[in-house]
Amino acid sequence: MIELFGADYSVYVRSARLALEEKGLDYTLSPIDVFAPEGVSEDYLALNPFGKIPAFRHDGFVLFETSAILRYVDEAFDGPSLQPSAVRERAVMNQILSILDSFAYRTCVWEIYVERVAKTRDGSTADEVRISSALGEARTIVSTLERLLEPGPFMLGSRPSLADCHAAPMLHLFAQAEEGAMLLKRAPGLANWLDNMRSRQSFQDTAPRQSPE
Ligand SMILES: N[C@@H](CCC(=O)N[C@@H](CS)C(=O)NCC(=O)O)C(=O)O
Repeated sequence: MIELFGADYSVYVRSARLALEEKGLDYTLSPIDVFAPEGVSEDYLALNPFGKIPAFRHDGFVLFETSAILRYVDEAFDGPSLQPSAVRERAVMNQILSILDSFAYRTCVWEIYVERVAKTRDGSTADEVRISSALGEARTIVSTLERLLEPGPFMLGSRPSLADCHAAPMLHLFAQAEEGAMLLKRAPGLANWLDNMRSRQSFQDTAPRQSPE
C-alpha cells in the first residue's frame, strides 16, 4: 500500500504524485494542512519531523524529502523507469533536482509566484523589492534549465524522468506570474517543454482542487 500525506496545492506533493502517476501506481493522498494556525499534529511530525509536506509510507516504510521519495518510487516499483541508466544523464537529472530544491522553489515559487499571484488574489499588494531582487536568480535558473534541455519533449530527451516530475509543478506556477512568463518567452525550449508537461494526463490528474491555481 502506497500512502502520500500532504495537500494537493503543494508543488512538492505534486512532484511526488507525478512520479507515482507516471509509474502507473495506485496510492492514497491523505490531506495535511501544513499552514493550519495550530501547526501540524504530533502524528504527522512522527512521519516528517520537519513538519513539511509531503510524507510517504509504503507498507510501513516511511520517507520524507521529496527527492528521496521520487527516487524510491522509481526504484521500488515496476513501471517505466524515470531515471536514465547512463551515468552522465543521471547526473544531469540529479543536478536539475538539486537546482530546483536549492534555487527554484524559493525564487520562482515564493519570491515571484506567491508574491505576484497568490498574495495579490485578496487585494494585498505585492512586495516589488522582493520580486525585483529575485529576478537575477530567476534568470539564471531559466537560462540554465534551457541550456540543460535535451532535444525531445522531456527535459532529458525522449522519455519522462524525475526531472520533469519535479520541475513541472514549480515552473507551472512561476509561468503564471508576469515575470515568469516574460523570462520563459526568452527560453523557447523550456516554454515548449512546459506546454508539453501541462498536456500530460499525469499533470491533469494532479491538478489542485483548491488554491493556489
Ligand atoms: N525539502 C522538503 C521541502 C518540502 C516543502 O517545503 N514543502 C512545503 C509545501 S510545497 C511545506 O511543507 N511548507 C510548509 C512550511 O514551510 O511551513 C522536501 O523536499 O520535501
